Amino acid sequence: MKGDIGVIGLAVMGQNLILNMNDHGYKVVAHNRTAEKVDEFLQGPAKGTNIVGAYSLQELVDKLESPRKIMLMVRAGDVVDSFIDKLVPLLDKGDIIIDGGNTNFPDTNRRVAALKEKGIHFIGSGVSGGEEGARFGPSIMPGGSPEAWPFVKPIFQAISAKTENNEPCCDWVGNDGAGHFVKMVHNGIEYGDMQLITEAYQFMKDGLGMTHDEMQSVFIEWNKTELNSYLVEITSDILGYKDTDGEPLVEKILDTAGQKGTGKWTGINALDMGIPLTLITESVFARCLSSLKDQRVEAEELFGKKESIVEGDKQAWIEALRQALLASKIISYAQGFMLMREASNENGWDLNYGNVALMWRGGCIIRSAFLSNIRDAYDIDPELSFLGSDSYFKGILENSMSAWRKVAAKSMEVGIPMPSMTSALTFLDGYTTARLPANLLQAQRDYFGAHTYERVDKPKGEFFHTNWTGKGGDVSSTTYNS
Ligand code: NBP
Repeated sequence: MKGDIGVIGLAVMGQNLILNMNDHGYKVVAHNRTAEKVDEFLQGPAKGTNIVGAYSLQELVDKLESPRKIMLMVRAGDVVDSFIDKLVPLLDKGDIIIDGGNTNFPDTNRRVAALKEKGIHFIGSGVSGGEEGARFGPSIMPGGSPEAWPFVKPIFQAISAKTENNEPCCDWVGNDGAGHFVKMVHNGIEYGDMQLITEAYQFMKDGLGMTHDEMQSVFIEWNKTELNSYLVEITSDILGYKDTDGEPLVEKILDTAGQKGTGKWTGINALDMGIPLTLITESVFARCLSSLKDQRVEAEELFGKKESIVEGDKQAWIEALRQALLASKIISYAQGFMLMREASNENGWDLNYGNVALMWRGGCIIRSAFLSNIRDAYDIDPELSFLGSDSYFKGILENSMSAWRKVAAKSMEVGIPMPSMTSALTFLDGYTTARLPANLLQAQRDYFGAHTYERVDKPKGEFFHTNWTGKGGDVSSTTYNS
């Protein structure tokens, strides 16, 4: 009997996905560049299963049922191109290559188009959930050649996480790089969620002087509220974790954050598309700032930074912080969905935002109860342009406003950096302001560069230039927006 699917790449993700597929009754053929890893896998975790090995790409191809489905779980970038180049001459028309790595979506756009010319279908799929997700149910976000989806769908939906209603956290996202785009935004939102939690932690630790056990209890309680999520849950575990000397391990970890690029790509795409994705972008910059450790140590001394003590009723501050965190999180998701909407319009992907929320409901790092409410919001209005306008989320934003402002103002007053919570509030203040000071900005642009402006008392699209000093000419610059 031939294999149902081949997987190339036997690192943590590949091995666990293969074991997951095997659990669901699929016969998987496993291949890896370094052949010893195939043997190690077959004699180790795959021992006693139906998984078979392939020591060359030709052997892999020969062992698969037609149309062949071959999934790459290798390092993103050139490695994927190199495997595609080697596989194509061995495949038949109608065969399917799937890239399950963290690929930047323009690469997927390119690969879908190039392989289409050769009659090979290509799926670029985000896979989230890390090692445990891959093994027991990840969130899977596939996009690319729609013709390939019916062949891959049963396998992917079988191995994916399921919601409490047993719906698979995996569905077709859209053409071209839509799946990898949605995975990229997922990772950007993950950056935002993590940063928001760290800001709450610093406020509690430095501002309120709380112990780690106290903070752990707070996160345990928060996990019983609308903030219920995987990241809040693991934060409570981390805060309670003691090193061998009995002290909290988290305080022994160097405060410089790593990043592998997906948050940065999300920010870059937001800038390219003109979407004010402020919270996620601040989260990326917060990681950049954290990496300037030596400079920060020097600057703290240079500026004689004082302790940032927050006075007042501790319980009231904790509740205010919870509300600020929840409201900020709504803004982060609202901005992320704005970005997906713009990308969907620009690329003709016709994204289903309710389905996206459903795919993130289980298995992935940002899984949370909150995503069910997002799905409901898009079920009510699939064209919702701002998540915060949905009645459920609008109610939370309005109820949290006073607490959110108190926390933001206090953080500024005492010097606790909270870039994501404060930028979220500033975004909402801007978004809910019908007249912003951009009129003055337009006047400045026209003053120094004759960039022209529109008038509130004339139809939109009519442009004016003023000779502000009486010395300039009447020639205006070409009017366009980049
Ligand atoms: P890695 O990203 O560490 O990649 C390891 C695999 O890539 C191995 O099979 C390795 O083969 C192969 N590889 C490399 Br590295 N360089 C190669 C080359 N020049 N030629 C051929 N093969 C090469 O594995 P991973 O952490 O399992 O992740 C796989 C993909 O899934 C990545 O795109 C990752 O971003 C994504 N992802 C990871 C996670 C996670 O939690 N780790 C979560 C979600 C998505 P070798 O054994 O011969 O060196």
